[in-house]
Amino acid sequence: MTLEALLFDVDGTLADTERDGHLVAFNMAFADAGLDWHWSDELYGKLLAVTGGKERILYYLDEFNPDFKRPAELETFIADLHKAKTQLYTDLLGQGKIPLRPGVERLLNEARDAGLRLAITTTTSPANVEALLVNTLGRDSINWFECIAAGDVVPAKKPAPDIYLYAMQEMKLQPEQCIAFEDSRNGIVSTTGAKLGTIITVNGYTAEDDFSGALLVLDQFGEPGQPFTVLEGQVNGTDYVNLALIQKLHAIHVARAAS
Ligand code: XBP
Ligand code: MG
Repeated sequence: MTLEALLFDVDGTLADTERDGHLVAFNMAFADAGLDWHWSDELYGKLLAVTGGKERILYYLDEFNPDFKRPAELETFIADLHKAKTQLYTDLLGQGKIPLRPGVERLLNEARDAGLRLAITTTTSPANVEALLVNTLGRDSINWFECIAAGDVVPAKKPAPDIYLYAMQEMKLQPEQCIAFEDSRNGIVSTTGAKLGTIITVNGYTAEDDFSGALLVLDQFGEPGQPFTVLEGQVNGTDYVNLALIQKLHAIHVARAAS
């Protein structure tokens, strides 16, 4: 099986969107709605246990704000709040405040030059993916991805494997033809459930997560002259993620899958 495609998570993997983007936008939406809720950075770290903004708001109410007097139409209330949050989040991205993580743009370009197929596989809303791509790589970059699998397109969000299964089905790919990129425990549970080989780049919220089953765990993709730190796995002298390294890891995944 040759490597055909790279599948990218967005939040935490392509950019550090959680602390500087999603968290800020959630709190702004709460204030705009006249709610006295405020999610601290520490609380948000706990809320990230649940993926998806709407699901996360419900988890917050269930676990951290049980005394809140819920409106009769709770689902609509949460959907409206989340819609406002998406608008605020895309506005933040429009201000150019959230850059891509080191090595992301270089790796995407290397993959495109080599003719690899690309997909986005994320829990976040499609509007948020578009805003990040447009504001970091330019409008044309949306077309670099053959499939943008995002948000509510599947009913079960990560850690369910569904978003990865959906993207592979759309692209008519088998897991052994792909490598996935993730940053979190929920992400690797999702990719592993879809039988994908996975490269992890951690961030502040996920550095302590359990990444059992990952092909490699790094602090970042790295760049020439800006080496990554290896947290788990073997890189044989390479110090930034390039296609040669991904091909070697892919071969290991195919061998593991066959055994
Ligand atoms: C990302 C998420 C998202 C964002 C919020 O998880 O959990 O829910 O925090 O996005 P992953 P929305 O990186 O594992 O895909 O508010 O648009 O749902
Ligand atoms: Mg993520």
